[in-house]
Formats: sequence, structure tokens, C-alpha cells
Amino acid sequence: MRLVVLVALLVAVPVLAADKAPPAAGTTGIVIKVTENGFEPQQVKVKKGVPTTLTFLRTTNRTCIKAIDIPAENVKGFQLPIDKPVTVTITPTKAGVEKFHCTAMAMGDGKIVVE
Ligand SMILES: [Cu+2]
Repeated sequence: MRLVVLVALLVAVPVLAADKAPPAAGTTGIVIKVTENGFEPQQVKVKKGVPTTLTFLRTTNRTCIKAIDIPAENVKGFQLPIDKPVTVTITPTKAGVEKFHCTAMAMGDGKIVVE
């Protein structure tokens, strides 16, 4: 009987751990939080021509940033569920600054600096 419980635990623990890992773990490490202060960080740097995964994590309901646009990447109305990391992969094709902001009002003034 004891052995059965132990085996059940050994099987269950790795499954639970895998569930909690953010989807972008080990990809690029770029995490942008949406807090009461807006985007944190507000500006990130990426490399031209390199597919880059951005992880967004919204931790507050107190701003209007619940979905975002990255117009230069054709990302529109990308939903940010609260407390759940979501990823979007972009491959910027030219150097410069790509802006991202809330879908509703174009607020937040986020910048992706492409080098
Ligand atoms: Cu807004």
C-alpha cells in the first residue's frame, strides 16, 4: 500500500512542475511585465533577423493594458490574461524602433529596439 502511494507521488510531481513552467523558459529570456507602472521594462533590445520570443506577463487589472498591438510585426489585439505568461515570437526585418502599446488606446509606449 505504501509503495503504491510513493509511486503515485513520483509520477505526479514532475507533471505538476511542468505545468507551472512559463512557456518561454529557456528561449530568449525576454520577459515584459505589465504592472501598475505599465510595461516593465518599457524598452527591450532584439537582433535584426533573429526570431525572438517575448514573454508577456500581466500582473494587474489596474491599467487598460489587457491586450497589445505591435503594429510593425502585424500583432494586433494580442491578449494578456492576468497572471499567465503568454509568448509572441517576432522576427524583425529592419533596424530601428518598433512600438508596442495597448490595443484599446495605444497607451504604454513600449519600444522594441532592433539592432
Ligand atoms: Cu490603454
